[in-house]
Amino acid sequence: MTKLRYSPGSPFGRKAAIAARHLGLSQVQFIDSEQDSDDRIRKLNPLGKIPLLVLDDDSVIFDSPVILEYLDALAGGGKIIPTEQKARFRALTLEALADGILEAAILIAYESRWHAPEAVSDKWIAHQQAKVDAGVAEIEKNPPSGPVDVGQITLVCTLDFLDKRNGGKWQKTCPKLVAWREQFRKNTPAYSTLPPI
Ligand SMILES: N[C@@H](CCC(=O)N[C@@H](CS)C(=O)NCC(=O)O)C(=O)O
Repeated sequence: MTKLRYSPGSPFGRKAAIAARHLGLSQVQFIDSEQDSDDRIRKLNPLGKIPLLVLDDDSVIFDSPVILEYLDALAGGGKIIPTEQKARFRALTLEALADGILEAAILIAYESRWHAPEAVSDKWIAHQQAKVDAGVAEIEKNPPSGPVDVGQITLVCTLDFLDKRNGGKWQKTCPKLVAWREQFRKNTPAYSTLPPI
């Protein structure tokens, strides 16, 4: 059985979980790897990051964009990664942008988690926050539409993380994205039935 090592509290992990659920891949077993006393994650991925996918032959696939591509192929292809060229690269580029926003927001969160208060760099935080703000502002101009794809799945996980760990101020400046997420929630049971991050 294919195993998804993830954590429900990890935005990147949620990406993979939503994709597997949306694609109806019952052969994917979800394993919460938050508490990993054996440090198996680092043995499976030298970067020590989740999510990762462990295949039947014990080979390992990461990171989340690669996992989503694998899951799409497992489901027959062309399901969450469109085959039509323009739609495909629109979805993949949105995924890259939403991933980038998320990475920046995580760096901000890690800044105070990993540094003593006097070592926290406000300049670094402002640098990363500018990426978050510019990223969501760009997506707000033209929110995604059409069938669920990797870009939309990544975007919803990013917005949820911004609510949880970045003060959620995007909601004040991005009314179209607020409406988009609500619509996505209504239309996507694989997301709406998942526990909140
Ligand atoms: N680019 C990776 C990022 C994964 C990532 O940063 N995962 C976080 C949890 S949300 C993690 O495992 N962090 C542990 C660490 O950085 O040591 C992906 O898309 O999968």
